Amino acid sequence: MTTKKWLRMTTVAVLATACMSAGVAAAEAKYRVALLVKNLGNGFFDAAHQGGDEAAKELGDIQLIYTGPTAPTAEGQIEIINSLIAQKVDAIVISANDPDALVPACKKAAQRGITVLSFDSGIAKAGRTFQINPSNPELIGLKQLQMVSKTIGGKGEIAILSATAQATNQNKWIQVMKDELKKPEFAGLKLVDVVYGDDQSDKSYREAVGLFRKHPDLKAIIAPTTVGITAAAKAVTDQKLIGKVFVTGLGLPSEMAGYVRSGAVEPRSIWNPIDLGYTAVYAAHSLLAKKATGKPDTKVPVGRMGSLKIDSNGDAAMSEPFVFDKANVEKFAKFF
Ligand code: RAM
Repeated sequence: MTTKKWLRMTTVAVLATACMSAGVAAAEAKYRVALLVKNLGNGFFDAAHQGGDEAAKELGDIQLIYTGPTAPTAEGQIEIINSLIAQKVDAIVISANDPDALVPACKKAAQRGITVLSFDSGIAKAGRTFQINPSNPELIGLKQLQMVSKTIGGKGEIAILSATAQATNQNKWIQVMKDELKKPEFAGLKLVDVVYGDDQSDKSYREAVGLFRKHPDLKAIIAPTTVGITAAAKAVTDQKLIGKVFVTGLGLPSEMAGYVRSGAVEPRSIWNPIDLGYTAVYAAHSLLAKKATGKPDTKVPVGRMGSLKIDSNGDAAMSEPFVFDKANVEKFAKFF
């Protein structure tokens, strides 16, 4: 998809949700769909929520329940899943804090007739019908390395500041990075540490400062989390390390704009979280309305995003991550 088309679609999304309510009232709703995120108070999931609201409004027969624990833990999500089962919701669309720990609770939900999908951060196959990835995980991992390699001239010490140690999505991307690092193309890069800020700003900030202290020759931090990259950029700025330690990874343009301008964050990329939330909620509706089975090797209609193709593994990927820079950050920062 071209950036222009993508931006146009995003604009539609923002305008549509700014003036309309989220889906229909509980009494009128045919389906109650819960969007269960890793944690509340994360700008990435706020944007996904906005997209979910848009889908609910467009479909007209969904009541969307946006929920998540305050801290990104599997225990917090299990508690919420049990309460959603008791409320007899029709579908749970979840970004998981752990691939395996949530399986029993999600299986229980499925046994009670609840449709379970995972998006963003997946659950192991046994716990969901299928998983929606924002992009191909291999591509996301590789892109992080290509960005960092370009920035530091292909040579030097790098570290990863991730989300939680159990996060399915970040762990997959980190594994891809480790595999790619063995290739001659990245022979000059030395991964000296992987630390976890738990998608909490203060912990991520402390971990970033810890990396500067522990590795005085550190050239770059890759933070494949919107919370981590913002904290690392702040730490680099506060410690007067701009130009010495580069920060790259996955960031929201709205949270990154100032750091892009100051040069604290060099290349950075993301996908459109509004489109991701919209797609996830729309896909759940397609299953509930029997417009799709969700089985491997089939397609699921997802409204303005077209259709999702589920592969033989039960995974469906959306588009390529998009790189933003000084020239376009302000434009995208208006949307998410
Ligand atoms: C954080 C979360 C989310 C991830 C983004 C990039 O907001 O960890 O799961 O997809 O970063």
